Amino acid sequence: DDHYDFAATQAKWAPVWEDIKPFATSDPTDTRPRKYVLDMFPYPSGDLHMGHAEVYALGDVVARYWRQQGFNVLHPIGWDSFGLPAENAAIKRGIDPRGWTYDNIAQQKKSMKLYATSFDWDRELHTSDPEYYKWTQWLFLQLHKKGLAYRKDSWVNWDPTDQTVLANEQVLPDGTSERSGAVVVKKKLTQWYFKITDYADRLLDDLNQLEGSWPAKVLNMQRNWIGRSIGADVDFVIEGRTERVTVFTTRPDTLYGTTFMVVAPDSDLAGELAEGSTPEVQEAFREYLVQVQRSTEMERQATDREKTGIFLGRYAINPVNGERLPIWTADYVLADYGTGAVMAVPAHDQRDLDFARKFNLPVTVVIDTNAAVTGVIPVITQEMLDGTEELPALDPVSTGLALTGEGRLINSGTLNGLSKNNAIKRIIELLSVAGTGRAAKNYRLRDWLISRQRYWGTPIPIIHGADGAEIPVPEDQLPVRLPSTEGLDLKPKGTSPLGGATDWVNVPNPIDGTPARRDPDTMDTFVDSSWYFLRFLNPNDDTQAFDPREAEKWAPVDQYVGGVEHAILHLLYARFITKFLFDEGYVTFTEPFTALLNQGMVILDGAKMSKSRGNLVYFTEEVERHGVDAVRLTMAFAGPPEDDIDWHDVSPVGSAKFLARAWRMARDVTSAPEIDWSTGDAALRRVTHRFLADAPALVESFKFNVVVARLMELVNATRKVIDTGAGAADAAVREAAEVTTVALNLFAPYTSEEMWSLLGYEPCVALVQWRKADPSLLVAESVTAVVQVDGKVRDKLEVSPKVGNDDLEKLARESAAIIRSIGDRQIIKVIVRAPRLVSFVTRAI
Ligand code: ANZ
Repeated sequence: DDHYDFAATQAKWAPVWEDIKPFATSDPTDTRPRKYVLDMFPYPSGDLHMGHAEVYALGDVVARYWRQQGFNVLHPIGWDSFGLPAENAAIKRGIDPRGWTYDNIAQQKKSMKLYATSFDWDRELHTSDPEYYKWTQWLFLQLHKKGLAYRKDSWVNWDPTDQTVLANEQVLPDGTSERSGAVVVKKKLTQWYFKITDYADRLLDDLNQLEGSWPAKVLNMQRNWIGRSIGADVDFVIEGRTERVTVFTTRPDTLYGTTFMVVAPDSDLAGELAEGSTPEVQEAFREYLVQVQRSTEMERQATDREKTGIFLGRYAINPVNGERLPIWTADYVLADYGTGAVMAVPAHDQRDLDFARKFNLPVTVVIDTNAAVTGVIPVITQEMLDGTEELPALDPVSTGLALTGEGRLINSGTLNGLSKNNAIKRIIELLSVAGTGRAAKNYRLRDWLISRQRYWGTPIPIIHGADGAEIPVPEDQLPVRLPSTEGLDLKPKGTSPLGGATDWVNVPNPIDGTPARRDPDTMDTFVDSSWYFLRFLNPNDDTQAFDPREAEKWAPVDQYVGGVEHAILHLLYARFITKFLFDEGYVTFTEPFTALLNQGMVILDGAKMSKSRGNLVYFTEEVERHGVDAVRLTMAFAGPPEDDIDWHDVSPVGSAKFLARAWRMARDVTSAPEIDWSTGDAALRRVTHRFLADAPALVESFKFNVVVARLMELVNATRKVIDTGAGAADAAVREAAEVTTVALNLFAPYTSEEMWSLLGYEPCVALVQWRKADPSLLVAESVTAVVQVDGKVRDKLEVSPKVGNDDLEKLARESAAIIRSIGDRQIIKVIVRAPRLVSFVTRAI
């Protein structure tokens, strides 16, 4: 029977592997070198989907590959099991988020096991287990001890429907919530933050270490997210106010061109300045603030947006020339960037110019871009050079274009004549001496807001004393367990539902026993996943978060595999926590993930799959229809892993056919395992060994699709020898079948195990080592050399690719066809390019 029954094969081998546990990594006597291959762990919302099918198929190629190369490979899996979807589902259906979550985990785990990913299941973890979140709380306390976990009041994005705080990324460009669709508003709340900004320089500079082993795109996204700007802080005296106002500028060289100041409407400063102004200003300011808080940060930064703002009736004094600068408030200045106030230089900054033109504010040019040092005058046509057309006016007020090019300083006192860079140096010196400014760096990166007013997360291990003291829960009292949902109203209302758990929240002050309250907030789930790769090293240790000796052995992660949707936040947070743990002496490395592979998305007909689009392809259905191996193989064969896979364009049916062909090949082998391979068909052996030689580098550069294509060639070549060549008993056929079987284990574990068994071996083929290619079989056997006489091809010779010029010429001279064609003519010149060409030039005697 030629039919390959994938379902029977799956049913046959799954229990065998369950028994043998081929991927366990707990043997302390194992002396193999180690690799840590980690796939981003799933969030258990429902069953696995096609995106999971992709990432776990690709990650498994890498894990299985390193095992075949002689490494002890740690490839663990767990569940990122806290989070909002569980809570929302629970609210909607009146069930317990815990139950919903663990039911989903059971389902996903079943699918994952069927999918035959080579995980070490003994290390499975759930971030929502007290055994895990105890250590997330421990981590919080270590950060708190160092002043890196702190509370502050701040404006947050507020989703009025879900009644919850949103991260900036969860607010869509149109200002609505990605989650609920509601228009997001700003709300002032006291929140917990992690002080990731203390690590901004290191997070940026250490990206250089990852160059080449992380996708360039991700490195760039991280760099932009951190967004380091170099410039100066400049202090301005404000009329009628004692404290000065500091602004951050990247262009202190343009200080003489400052004609007004702008403060962010939602900054404390704006409120204070308005407060000190007339009642009319106060009224206008209040109205403006309401309007501003309806727009998103994205809208506020859009350059094509009509500028809005109001004059606050106050004045600042330019520290270099004593000029009075009107102070305005406008929403293009953001409260939480720099100092929330800018010195406006409309001649040289486009946003300031747009604003100045709208409100008729003065514009002073301080850089003569006509004297361009590097020639940056925008468009100069031939006509302008001929003098038939006028040079463009460099007056920003009439053109509406700020002069952002290079040039010499003018209208700038002692800076006149300097270039931009020299002027920056000089003005920083002058300001420093005067005590009114200094060099400064600024980052786009904000501190990490980690508190959530929700139930289903890691409780924050802090107790608030009646006197307002923040008391860490003593470490020996961890974990602070989540109370049961019994009697709790989980519906979002802006404060944590845990506040309603009276027995839980009211506790004695750990210091003096007086009445106190637990912090009712829970942590952002990104905290849970910021350190999980360390917990896998000893997930059942109840004495410490992780064992530093195990970390020394396994970490950092050699290969991390996951979606580009985590290119910024998750990776940044994990990098931050790793650096913190390094500083605290818990780990000896500063970057958690040495190499990163981002797989693309699985899409359908060019569109992201989603319930609302109705274009979902279901994991279980695909696996049932085509078999696990065909789905996995399809993922690997689809193209470069970082490209999106359009499920419409790939062919699991084709994959299944190939697997059946490979299976029939193994079945047809008739020689015994002991057969001497060196006796087999030489041509097939060369194909096999070429594959053995090429595949490792292809896998290591993630060209999985090429490896699969080469396997297909190998199977075809073998089939040809079986059917029309030396036959099924030939030694080279067995060799090719064995090599195919081992390599196929990277992509199709069930079929591979079945083939291994057909070839007469015991499981597990996953533990069989990759063979080294025989170098003597790698040289091509012959190449064709062309022999010309007076420019015409007169013969073709099959020669060794290593033939030398002299030998090749000799062979050509000995060729009967050549002797005949030269006849009695005289050879006057010979050109030899071994191994491809010999050319004779002749003339009549
Ligand atoms: C004067 C100036 C003159 C500026 C000039 C630029 C060009 P990056 O590179 O993004 O760091 N700025 C500072 N704080 C701001 C805030 N809270 N909201 C909006 N804009 C702010 O940009 C730094 C520049 O952005 C600063 O330098 C400041 O404008 C503006 F010809 O100061 B500059």
